Amino acid sequence: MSGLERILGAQGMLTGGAPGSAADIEPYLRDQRRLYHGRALAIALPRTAAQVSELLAFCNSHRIGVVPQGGNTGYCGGATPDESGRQIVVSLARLNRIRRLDPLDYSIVAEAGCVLARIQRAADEAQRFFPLSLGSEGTCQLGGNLSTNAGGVHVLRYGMMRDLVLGLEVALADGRVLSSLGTLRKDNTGYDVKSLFLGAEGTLGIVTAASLKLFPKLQAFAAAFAAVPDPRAAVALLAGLRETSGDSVSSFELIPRIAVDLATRHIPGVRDPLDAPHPWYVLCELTSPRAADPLEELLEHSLAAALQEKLVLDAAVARDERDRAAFWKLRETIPEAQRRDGGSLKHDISVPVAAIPEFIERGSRWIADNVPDGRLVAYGHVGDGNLHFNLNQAPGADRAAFLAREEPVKRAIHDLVRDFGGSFSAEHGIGRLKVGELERYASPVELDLMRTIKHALDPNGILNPGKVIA
Ligand code: FAD
Ligand code: 2HG
Ligand code: ZN
Repeated sequence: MSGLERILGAQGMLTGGAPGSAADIEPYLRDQRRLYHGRALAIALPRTAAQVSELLAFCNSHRIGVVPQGGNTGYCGGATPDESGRQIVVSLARLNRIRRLDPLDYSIVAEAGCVLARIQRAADEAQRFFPLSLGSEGTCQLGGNLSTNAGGVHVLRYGMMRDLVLGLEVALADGRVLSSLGTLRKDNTGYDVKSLFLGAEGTLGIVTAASLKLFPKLQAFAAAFAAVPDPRAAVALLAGLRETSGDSVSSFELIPRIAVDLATRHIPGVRDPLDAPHPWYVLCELTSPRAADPLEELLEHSLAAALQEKLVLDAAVARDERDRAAFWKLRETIPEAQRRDGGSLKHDISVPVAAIPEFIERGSRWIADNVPDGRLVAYGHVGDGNLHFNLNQAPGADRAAFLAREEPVKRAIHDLVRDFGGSFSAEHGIGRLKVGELERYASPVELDLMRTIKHALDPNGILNPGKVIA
């Protein structure tokens, strides 16, 4: 440990050893869903990329496992140490400078520990827009976003985190640094090695900084909370809206009635925007960098036409920023409402967008027939074909008995996903939770390539052991 202290300084690590200090390290030892609770030799809090690189060289030569941690908002336990007490958690929280922002180049270079909302704000202040947006944006960090290849509510228009990256700085297992923070839009010089680290969940290196794409600041917005008869109508509405709006749809989220009930019941200040209940809803938003774009008019016309066609049953269009924020609050607090309601089983799945209705039909039928103590709460980024196909325990059900159904329910849903050519983890990654699922559903060739890459970059297996690939 004295070697670590030499690298990080006495203030640069926590061990929980001093009287009264155990509570300081506790938040680093568990994941936000409370699925795992580990132990650690120490929590390292580096301030510079050089310290991260030295730390890795040290841990590599002493064969000490290292668990990178950002905002610790991940869904799969990837940032939590195991129970051995022999791993070091590396929190990137103090490595949090914005190194450069160039409005002319439409780019920003930021360190891994920058909280996502701060990057969004910095872009906004420079009349630019950084599109990654998630419910956890006030806490999650750039390094975590890169390492999970985060999705969120703007993927439909701007892509996943991977699509927003121009360059990376990464400390490798042996302490060498891949420094590729350029902002080139075109660079076809050999393998795109930086892309290996995107979505690698800390198993191939520790990301210390990234250069990112910016976009023109959005100036016009129109949001609607629209009731639709079923998911088929939602998908048809999206297809039409993309045409009639000149492809200015930037979010399109599907919400079932049960999620509105949960959010209005459990989250103070959340209200149903419509007068009467309906089976399904979409929250859709058009945006444009041109202030004069008549988006509200466009949205109203499109919704009126959709009402005629019975694709829409009723709709509320946001009249001001408060309405818009209220629609988004309803959507973004569904996970928290689910949590407050009781036990839930979560499945972060994707299928082709056009297959969403049939997937929901078949999946709900299976749940109705096989999980009498569960209720389907299927919501999410339908514009990306990504649903949070979650179940909550039914009112009055026994929590433990319901949660004990995890394995068979997961198997049925993930097998169905496979039948649709979909993914069992659309945006939340693998972490520790889904290592077995990856082994089951990835092809032998994919697994072999993943293991080859892991071994080449981390021959001693010190980087986030037990995560992603067994
Ligand atoms: P952490 O949880 O700290 O870490 C995640 C993984 O990345 C771990 O494996 C960790 O070891 C690794 N890691 C972290 N930093 C580094 C680094 N610098 N170098 C290498 N590896 C690193 N996710 C979505 O995709 N879309 C959503 O819409 C979404 N909504 C959410 C809403 C809520 C309310 C919550 C709580 C979570 C949501 N998430 C969502 C999940 C989560 O916020 C994202 O996965 C996010 O990208 C994780 O960032 P983090 O900084 O918290 O990472
Ligand atoms: C969201 O889209 C998040 O709100 C969380 O990805 C989903 O809790 C979940 O299942
Ligand atoms: Zn999501």
